[in-house]
This record gives sequence, C-alpha cells and structure tokens, in this order.
Amino acid sequence: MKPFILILSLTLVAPIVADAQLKLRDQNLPNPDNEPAPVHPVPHPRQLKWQETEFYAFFHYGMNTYTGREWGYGNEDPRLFAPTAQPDPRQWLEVAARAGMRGGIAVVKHHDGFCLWPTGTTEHNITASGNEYGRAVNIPADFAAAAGDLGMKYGFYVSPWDRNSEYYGSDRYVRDVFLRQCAELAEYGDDQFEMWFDGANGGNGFYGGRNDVVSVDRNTYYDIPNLRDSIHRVCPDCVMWGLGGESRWIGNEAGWAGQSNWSAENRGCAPAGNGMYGSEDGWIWFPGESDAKATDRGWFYHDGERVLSPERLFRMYLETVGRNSTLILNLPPDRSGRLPEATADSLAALGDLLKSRFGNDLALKARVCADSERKSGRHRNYKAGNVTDGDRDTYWATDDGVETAVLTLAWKRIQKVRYVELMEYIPKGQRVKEFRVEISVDGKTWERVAADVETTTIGYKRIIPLNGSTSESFGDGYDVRKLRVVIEDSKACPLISKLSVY
Ligand code: FUL
Repeated sequence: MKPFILILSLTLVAPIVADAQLKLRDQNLPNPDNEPAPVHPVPHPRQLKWQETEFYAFFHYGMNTYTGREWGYGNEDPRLFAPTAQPDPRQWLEVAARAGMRGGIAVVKHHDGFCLWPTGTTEHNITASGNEYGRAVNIPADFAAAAGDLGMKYGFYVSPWDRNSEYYGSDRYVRDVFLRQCAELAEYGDDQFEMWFDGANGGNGFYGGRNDVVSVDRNTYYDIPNLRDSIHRVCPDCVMWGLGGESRWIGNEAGWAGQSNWSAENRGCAPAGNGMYGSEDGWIWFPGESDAKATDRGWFYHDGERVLSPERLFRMYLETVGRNSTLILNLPPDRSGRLPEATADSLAALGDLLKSRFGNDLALKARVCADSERKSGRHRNYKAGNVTDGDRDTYWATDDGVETAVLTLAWKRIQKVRYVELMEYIPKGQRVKEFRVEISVDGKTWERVAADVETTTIGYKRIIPLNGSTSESFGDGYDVRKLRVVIEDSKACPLISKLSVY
C-alpha cells in the first residue's frame, strides 16, 4: 500500500513542484542589460503604435449630411444621398495633415444604417443613391487610397446600432449584417489603425418597417471577442475602439482629459464615468481617446455652423494629447463631399500654431543630468542624456527601489520657455504618480512653476504649460538658465524617454 501511496503522491506533486520551479526560474532569468521589470498592465504592441498616432481626424459624412439630422431614424430614402460634387476624401485628409494630424477615421455607416460602400449586406447603401456622384462613392476605398498616398493612418467608424436593418436585435443581424460589414471593411486595407464602435444603441428605429423599440445588451450582443480576433487576423494593428475594448472613451465630447490620467482601467469596455482619469490600480491597459468637434453644431455638417478658432483647438490639443490621451477631432464634410474653406483655414492655422509653439525643442541645446542613474547593462544604458536623444526606445531610469529623482537641464545662456513635455517609456507600464517642475534664473535658487497644475501622471505624453493655464498658455514665458523635473513618487523606478522644453 505504502509504495502505491508514494507513487500516487509523487505523480500529483511533481507537476506542482515543476511549475513552482519554472516560476522561480522565470524570476531569476539572466538580465545582462539590467532592464527594469515591467509594471503591469502594459500595452499590447498594437496599442503602442495606436498611441503614437496622437492626433487624428474624425469625418462624419453620410445620409445625415443631406437630411440635416444627427441621428437618422433609418427610414431615409437612399436617393436623398445626392452629393453636389464628387466627394473627395483626399481633400479631407490633406486638411488634417496640414493641421499636424497623423491620420483619420471616416464614418462609413452611422446609426441610420446607410452604408458608404457597395456592401453585400444591405441594399441601403450608396448604389441606391440619388445621383451619379452618390453612386460613384466608395468612401472606404477612396479614403484608404488617399491615406496611403499621404502617408497617414486610417480607419473606419461602423455603427453597431443599425436603425434600418429589419434584423436588428436578433442573432441574424450580428451574423449576417454587422460582422460581415466589419469583415468587408477589413478588406479595404490590412494596415488600418483603429475601428470605431460607438456605444449608442438599442432604442426606437425604422428596423425594416417594424418601427419598434429594440434594446440589446451592448456588452454581449455584438459578439465582440469573435469580431476582435477575426479583425486582428486581417488587420493586426487595428485597435478596436469603445465596444472593442482596446481604447476607451475619455468620458466627454468636449475635448479634455483629466490632468491625472492613467492608461489602465478595471473594465473591459467603455466605462460609464471614469473615462477622464482611468484607474491607478486598473488591471487592463485601456488608454483614453478624446473625441471632440472642431465645429459648433453637430458631428455632421449643418448650414450656418462655424469652426472653432485655432486658439480654442490648440487648447483642446493641450488638454488631450498633453494629458496622456489621443485626440480625434471631428471635421464634417459638407453636401459637396468636401470640407468647407473655413474649416480648412482654421485647421491650417492650428497646424501653424503647433509648429511655431512646439517646433523648436530647447532641451536639445541643454546639458542634461540626473541625481541618479540606473546601472548600465551590457548593451543598454539608462543615462539622463537618453531623454533628448530623439530615440523613443531609450530612456533614463533609476535603480530599483529609487522612486524619487531629479532630472535637470542647464543652458549656457538664458532661454525663454513656456512648455515642458514629458514622455514615459510605457512599454514597461505607466509609473509616475507625482512630479513637479522648477526653474532657476541664476542657476542656484529654484522656483516651482505650474504649481496649480496637477503634476501627477505623465504616461505616454504630458505637456505642462508653465504658467499653469491651458487657455492663455502662450503668455510671456519664463526666463530660465536651468529647469528641473523632480519626480516625487512613482509605482517603481521611473522610466522617462523624452523631456522637451519649448
Ligand atoms: C456618439 C454618436 O451617437 C454620435 O452620433 C457621434 O457619432 C459620436 C462620435 O458618437 O456616441
């Protein structure tokens, strides 16, 4: 009996012991480069690439452009879609590029269900539209081609909610309409960077003549895990926004993110109220995207609308991209299928502001040093100078356990400065919890600036206006001979990949 018990217990215990040894070995893997351990959660490589897009455009164009509505009911006659000229997605993207944006998302189906491409999933599409211009439209094809020519990133907004489809609310809608539409769109380019899945859904609509109220559970109805896997097989870098769970709604449509903004969250889909700030203890990487309008009416074009001033748009940029969020700024094409002149002008002026204010990085002329530097590894060093070497893959770090540290820039001559920009090396997680910025004119005495700004999180990118104001940020500026960033608290040793001063 005894040997049997021994054999039995060995068989049971052996895998557990082996597993424990494996874990132990993992922890003690050789680390010749002395790399800091990651702080979880960390971004997926596709989320990293997505984050680098930073600032991109939204183009709401479709049936609503011709009916003057924001949410079509779904019973619109397709012939109402009748552009007064050939829609020109290339012009849309050119305006965006001029503003300093790196890409764009085109709405190709809104809640009214009218599709801006010749889809096999519904007759409610441009092939039934009111004129030759309309019938010649294929927004996904033209948009993707233009983005390719201009070297910009691109993606599509396809509304899960469909107030036209007779099948909406049933499994058949998901299987034969929605998922197929996404699959068709994926075929327009395997290098898409984002697909946008709005959370609005369930409610009254035409629904093929049922004129009904349909409610669905948006977290389960659309078969998102299946969709996500399928899209990623075709478009490996495509982040699924909102319902897809790879990038979160910032929680308002006014163009601002929280000053403290973590890229982590505790939920798998668009959170209800915490979008602006994320969660310091979040267990999934779920970075924020701010969707905002560059015009003063709706998402779609409306007669009499006005475009916001370049200064207002610049402020939005500071309060989103400058606060660890991306900014997707909506520019509505008008009934000719082009962006109005006024939009193009204001966006060009925004591009000029961004270039003139962030075009000359004074940190590049400074001497950089830190009070603490992580011991170098065989192929990698963690010196302070890495923050100004223009390489996102190098960073300044401290030794493990050192969570407060000072990074200093010093110039030979006095400089006039207004903004400090910081970037964490986020592939190893978001870490910094608190910091402050100080300046010195004589090189000896220090004065804290931007004291009323919550200098808490950094994340992918943080821009601090030194006068503390995002509305009057381009003030007189400060004279400085030295400037320092004092990291006061961090989840683990801080990793800073960029420090710029403007
Ligand atoms: C919202 C939609 O309902 C709006 O119509 C618009 O598309 C906006 C970007 O998202 O939730």
